[in-house]
Amino acid sequence: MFPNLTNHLILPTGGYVSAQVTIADLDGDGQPEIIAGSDALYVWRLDGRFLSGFPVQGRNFFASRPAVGDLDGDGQNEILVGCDDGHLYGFDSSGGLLPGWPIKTACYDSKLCLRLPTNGTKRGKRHLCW
Ligand SMILES: [Ca+2]
Ligand SMILES: [Ca+2]
Repeated sequence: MFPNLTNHLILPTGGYVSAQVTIADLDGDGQPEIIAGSDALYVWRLDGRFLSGFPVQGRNFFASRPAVGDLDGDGQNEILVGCDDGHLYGFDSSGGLLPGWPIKTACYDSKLCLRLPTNGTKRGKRHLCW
């Protein structure tokens, strides 16, 4: 899975990484990327280069484990990641901020449900709860 890795991996960021990283195929090319929140949201290819469009900035440190999934059903993955500015950010696989994001979350451990945008292609309403 990681042909260029030997016995260790060091990928620099501009600050601390306080949450687990996520490994997922963000751009749909069949190869996983490494996704980490820090002073920015970093996405590396397995060869250590950044995925095009990354890193991206929030208004503070990204402090949660990035979640990856196809939120709007268009076949392309998106990333959701919490930020120390009290917002949940949503990015597309090119590092673009999703329309309507970030969404204010108020505090770290609150029970929260969000109605996700449907882009007009899905039936009904989609919710994200944690
Ligand atoms: Ca990929
Ligand atoms: Ca999508």
